[in-house]
Amino acid sequence: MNKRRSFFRSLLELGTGAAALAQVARGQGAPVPVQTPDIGDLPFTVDNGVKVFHLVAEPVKQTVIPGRTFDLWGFNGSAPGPTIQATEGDRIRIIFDNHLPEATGIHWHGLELPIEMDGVPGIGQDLVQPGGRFTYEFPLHQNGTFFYHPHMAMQEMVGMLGGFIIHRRRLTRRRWTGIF
Ligand SMILES: [Cu+2]
Repeated sequence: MNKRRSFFRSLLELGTGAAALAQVARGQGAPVPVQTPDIGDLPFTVDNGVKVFHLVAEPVKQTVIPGRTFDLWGFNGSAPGPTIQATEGDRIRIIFDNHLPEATGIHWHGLELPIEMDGVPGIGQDLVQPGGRFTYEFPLHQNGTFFYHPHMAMQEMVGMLGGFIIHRRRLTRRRWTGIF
């Protein structure tokens, strides 16, 4: 892109972001948009008020810098995996398929949820075997920046993690304790 145009576009984006933040600071309710460069959001459908995501653990090839492509393990074709975005108060269902050659499970880092949904094999659930499926479902009552990963050390080390953004549902001046 033309440098000058790119500069003005950046200025425009900065302006839009600042306006959104100012709106949040005033407690006017617009959620702060979150973008994860080069990593898409995990799409969802809605079933009876429940946001339904489909997460697939699988080997991926990821180009980290031009000319450097790594064999990693990730989710839905990328490592890190796609970002999950939802809103405080949502109920979510994550249909999880294991397309890896070894067993795994998904832990929702920092989320307060029933132990059987916490994704720690041997404590809250059985391992999800290769070719297996497990359906996680829980309500979100927190907001903030979280992430998901298997509770299997070597799997995390080869790329298995993804962001989990829970947007604040209702913004008030009193509760806002952010960067201002
Ligand atoms: Cu964790």
